[in-house]
Amino acid sequence: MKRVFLSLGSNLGDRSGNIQRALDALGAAGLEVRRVSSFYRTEPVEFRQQPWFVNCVAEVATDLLPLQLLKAIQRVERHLGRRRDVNKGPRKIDIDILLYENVVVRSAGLNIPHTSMAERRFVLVPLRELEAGLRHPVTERTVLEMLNETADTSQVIRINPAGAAGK
Ligand code: PH2
Ligand code: MG
Ligand code: MG
Repeated sequence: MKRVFLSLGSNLGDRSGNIQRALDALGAAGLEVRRVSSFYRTEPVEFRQQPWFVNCVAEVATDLLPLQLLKAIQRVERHLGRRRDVNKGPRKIDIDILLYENVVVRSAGLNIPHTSMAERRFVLVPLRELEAGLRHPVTERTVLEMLNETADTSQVIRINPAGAAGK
């Protein structure tokens, strides 16, 4: 089994519920969801004029190859009601592959590691909670180092210390 880290986000409707449903659907699709970070309320980055997100990071185990995994994730996004929407704009659910073992994929349709993970506190803060010492396979920086060095100053606020889904 390969170890994979996914970023999940939602900023439309029942944001925490959408993320929980996505985690359940990933499990039903045959991925083994091993660990999930706290949920965080996060300030939108890049495309700023949109509602705040709920984000988390999940560690999953799978035998799917990167492109097969991408297809499975896209099926889950569609199943959850994701429509083709504004690039980087509001969405019910967004699931991105951050890391897949130490594999590097650079292609038009898929980039692993995720190309902007080091510039996103909404990714790095939940990832630090799961594995602060994890290294980026290209830059070889740890999650903690990326977080300390990122220029991103957007707010990331933990919702659910006890695992209770907040809204
Ligand atoms: N996703 C984006 C763009 N901006 N901002 C936050 N806080 N959380 C996200 O998940 C997010 C974003 C594009 O996918
Ligand atoms: Mg995304
Ligand atoms: Mg995406």
